[in-house]
Amino acid sequence: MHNITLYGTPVSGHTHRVELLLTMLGLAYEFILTPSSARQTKAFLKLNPMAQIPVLIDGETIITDSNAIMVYLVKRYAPNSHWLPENPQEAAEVQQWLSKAAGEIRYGVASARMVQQFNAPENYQAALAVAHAFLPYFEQHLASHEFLATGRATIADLACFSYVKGAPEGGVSLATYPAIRRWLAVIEGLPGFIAQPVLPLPREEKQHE
Ligand SMILES: N[C@@H](CCC(=O)N[C@@H](CS)C(=O)NCC(=O)O)C(=O)O
Repeated sequence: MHNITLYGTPVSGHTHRVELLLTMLGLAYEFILTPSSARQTKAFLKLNPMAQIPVLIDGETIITDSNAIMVYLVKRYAPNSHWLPENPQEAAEVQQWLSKAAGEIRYGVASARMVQQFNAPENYQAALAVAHAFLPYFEQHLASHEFLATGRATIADLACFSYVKGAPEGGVSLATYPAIRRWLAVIEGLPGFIAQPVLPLPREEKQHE
């Protein structure tokens, strides 16, 4: 029997990737809504001194960082599954995309969305530059791969999904990236998929291709 609690918000892509894995693994969990005001409380800082969501609690175990949480959930509840292969080369492929989720995706499309939707104090032009350098590479990879790391869905796909899906909400159009849009639809078709709330698009002229 498990007792899983997830701290996050529905609009956070970092939280959404964890929710995707929880629902795809069929794991029940309690969701604690944790807006920015609730992240500076003593109680929350005890869970994550970095004051960031998501945080996952499973019984006595506290895990921070969305990608680390996904590694934990697979190792704990779906070991040796397609979500995180044991094969050294495949595991390295998964890790490569987890790094891109925390790098180019976080500081590209995710940053642009944070600025446009939440007035995050980040540099919008720098975010656009990262996004536009990365998306053609992502498109090229997905033009010849159904999933990012192996022949099946892995946590790499879930880690990259939410902020790439939300790119238009940051003013970054996906219109010229058919392989990316095909891959998004494949992930949306996986059993257990749940969508994030849709945010209003910035004005049309702000959509940068
Ligand atoms: N590397 C972390 C990043 C998490 C993150 O940046 N969370 C955002 C919300 S989406 C947050 O809590 N930001 C508040 C802050 O950084 O102070 C992860 O993957 O979980």
